[in-house]
Amino acid sequence: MAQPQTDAMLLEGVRAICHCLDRAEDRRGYETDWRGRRFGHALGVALPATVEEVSRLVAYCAEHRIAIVAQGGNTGLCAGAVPIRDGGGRQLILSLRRMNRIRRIDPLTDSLIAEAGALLQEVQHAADGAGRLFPLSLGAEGSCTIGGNIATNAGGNAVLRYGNMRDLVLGLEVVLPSGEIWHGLRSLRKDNTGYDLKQLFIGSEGTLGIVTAAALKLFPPLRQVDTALLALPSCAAALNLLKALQTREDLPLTAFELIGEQSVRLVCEQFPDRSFPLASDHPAYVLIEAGWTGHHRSDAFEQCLARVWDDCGVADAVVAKSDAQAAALWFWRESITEAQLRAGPHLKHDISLPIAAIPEFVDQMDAALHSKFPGLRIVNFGHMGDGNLHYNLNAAPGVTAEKLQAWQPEIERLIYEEVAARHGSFSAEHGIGQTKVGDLARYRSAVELNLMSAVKNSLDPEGLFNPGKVIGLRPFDKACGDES
Ligand code: FAD
Ligand code: 2HG
Ligand code: ZN
Repeated sequence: MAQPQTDAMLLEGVRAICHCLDRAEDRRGYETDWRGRRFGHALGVALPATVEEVSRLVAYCAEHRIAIVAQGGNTGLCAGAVPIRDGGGRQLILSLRRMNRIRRIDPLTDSLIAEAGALLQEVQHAADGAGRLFPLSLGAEGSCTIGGNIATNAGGNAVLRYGNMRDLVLGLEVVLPSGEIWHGLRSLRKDNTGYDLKQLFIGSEGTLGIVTAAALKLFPPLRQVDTALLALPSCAAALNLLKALQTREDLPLTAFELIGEQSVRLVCEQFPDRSFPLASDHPAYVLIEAGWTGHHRSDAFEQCLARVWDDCGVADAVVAKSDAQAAALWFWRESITEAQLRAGPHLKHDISLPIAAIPEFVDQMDAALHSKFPGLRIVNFGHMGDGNLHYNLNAAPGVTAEKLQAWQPEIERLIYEEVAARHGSFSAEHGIGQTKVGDLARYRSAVELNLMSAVKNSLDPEGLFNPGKVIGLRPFDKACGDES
């Protein structure tokens, strides 16, 4: 009979394949999620440097029934990249951070091949250096990885023009739960040879395969980017403005980001050395960006804004005159997540709705929450151009973390039921991870859940890839509980 293996013996085997961290102090950062709310013990942190090492590691773990938790930059907001605390058995974190090469840039086919551990920002710079654009853009771009962006189908600030990560991937290299390598790094624009397998892995959050490299789409560079922050009387006015701008053929809109009044106030409080460029008591603000690839009149952006100004009830605006001024305007949008973290107890709701339903949803939900839960701050912001709101909440002074936690199930139910009634989604761009497993089971149909379970069971019958994430420990049980 085979002797049971101790952790130390198993780690020896891992070390024979690749570099591995196993001291508690080295593991801790990898074991704790970005929001500091979930911690799960890992056997170690394996850091393979090649796809062959990943393949050998996966085969070794399959043989010894060690679960694998893929991790990129660990910036995910649903705790998908850290081990689960209970029920996951032995879990090894597989960090892709050493696999960070740009393998090839091909401006002629407008494509680039990057390894999964390359930072998003490194890929953006590599494309820029070749005179092209890689358009995915999000607040965590200096620390999230291409593999993580693919595994979560990341969205971000330029989806309006370029789509989600799913739209930016041409091919993938993936290590399957069997240890086999799928060499799917094709850069073709047309390829109808059977099922589009890459799409199966995009957004699968490490539960179906380990992405080790990707062929990505590049775009013409932007000759000029114009940025403005506008103050508006309401969310409905923001919707009118979006529609007015989108019907103008002379305005190549790349971003349309909503910033609610309380979001601005929170950033003002948490970053007191920064001064907001407009009066901070308008009900809504939008940050607009237009990117020009060709020639255009230098005043085209301001002309466009002037034409829609009165009809849309714009109250005030500031237009950036330099890259530094544009970055200063983006600060007010990109610092909200950090401000929420600094301010203390908070809840996140990464929802999407049909765009036309947003103003009514916001008015109705604001009123319902204020009347039922006095002391909540509604920190609403997000990618309004895509119908994606981060309808987040912070506890006002006097509302303890315990109180917010006690309120949480009812708050969540209120918001998600209303979102469902309006045919929206409770997870627009951050995924499911371990915090939204129960929500997936509640809000997706039996047909959808069965299909997802069938895919999972056929690719990973032993359930060793990222246990407890997306579909739970046993498909769609609710053992992990929910948490926003
Ligand atoms: P991780 O957090 O390491 O992993 C995320 C998930 O992917 C986990 O389930 C993990 O197991 C899996 N995974 C990671 N790498 C691989 C791989 N190579 N193969 C298989 N599975 C893998 N998200 C948005 O969509 N839009 C935003 O605008 C946005 N803004 C953000 C702003 C801030 C300040 C922060 C902190 C986060 C933001 N996010 C946003 C969330 C996060 O940055 C994205 O989800 C990002 O794509 C995660 O990348 P990562 O490398 O950090 O992945
Ligand atoms: C963003 O758009 C991110 O800034 C983070 O998706 C959202 O903090 C959040 O909830
Ligand atoms: Zn977002």
